[in-house]
Amino acid sequence: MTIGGIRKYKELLRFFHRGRMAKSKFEYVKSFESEDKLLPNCWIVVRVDGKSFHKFSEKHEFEKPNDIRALHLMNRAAVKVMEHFKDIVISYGDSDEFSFILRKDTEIFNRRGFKIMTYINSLFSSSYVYCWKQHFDVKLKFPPFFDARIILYPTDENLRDYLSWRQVDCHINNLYNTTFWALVLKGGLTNQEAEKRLCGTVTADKNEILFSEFNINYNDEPEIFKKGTILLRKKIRSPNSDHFKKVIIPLHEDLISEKFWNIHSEILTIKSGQEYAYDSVEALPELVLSQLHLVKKDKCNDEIKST
Ligand SMILES: Nc1nc2c(ncn2[C@@H]2O[C@H](COP(=O)(O)OP(=O)(O)OP(=O)(O)O)[C@@H](O)[C@H]2O)c(=O)[nH]1
Ligand SMILES: [Mg+2]
Repeated sequence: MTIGGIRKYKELLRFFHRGRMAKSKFEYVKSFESEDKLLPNCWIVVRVDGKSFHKFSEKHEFEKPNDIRALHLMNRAAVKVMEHFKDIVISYGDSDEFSFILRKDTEIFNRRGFKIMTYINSLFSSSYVYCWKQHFDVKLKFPPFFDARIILYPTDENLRDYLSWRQVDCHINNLYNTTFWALVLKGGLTNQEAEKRLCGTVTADKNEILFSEFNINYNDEPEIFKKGTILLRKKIRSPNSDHFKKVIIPLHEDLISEKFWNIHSEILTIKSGQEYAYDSVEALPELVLSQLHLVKKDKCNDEIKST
């Protein structure tokens, strides 16, 4: 070896030695990380909720009390999450929140809670922004963001009760908001006056105010407002061929009833999605058409095909 070669060899040794030293000196910090593996055999629920959406909705001129564009955007972002994370068996959302339920036997990311929660929250938030233009003409004025939590339910009954709780919450809030905004926007009351008027009222009182003062039958309000959105995996016969395609279907039904769980028994038994029959392509929601690439100018889908 030449003198130059020896020098280079020594330099290389010093470099590796320094590297090893650095590693051994600092590596201990990794031991501060806590183990976050979730209990086995439990349903995993991840719920995301918009941060300060009272302000976000004002600044982006959401219609009151419900803006269908905003609800469709939430559903679209949730579908993106379900398309990526196949172990999500059902999702439920309303207003600025969405719950994702992963099969109880999932081994995704070795059941590491932080990974599961942060990936879902991150994909939901970025999809909300990514798909904004598809649903709103008004420009996004600042970035929306969402909190997330993770909850484990050991029994099917617990899981059903969790989903029932969220749907009851949707109903209570929607009835209140519908009456509140009718009093303000149609009845000319100030926000404070409307709040005072509704203080201490029960469901029947609000239904009565809506009907007798504003000629609104609450039962006739759109199901998506009253029930929220349930997203389920199903297969449908493709409109262009005889093949079945896997899609995520939005439903706006009562999920508290026994009937729902009987019809969609595959959710709890973790079987693959049953067939979803439809009368005509026109009857399919845009959310489904978009998954079949049948929406023209779909700014939110990578693969764009025309009908
Ligand atoms: N006008 C309108 N507002 C909506 C709509 N959907 C959600 N919001 C607003 O978003 C809020 C969601 O409720 P919360 O999550 O409790 O309130 P938040 O302001 O997001 O507060 P944090 O979640 O605690 O950050 C509602 O109270 C409304 O102000 C909509 O379709 N139309
Ligand atoms: Mg919120």
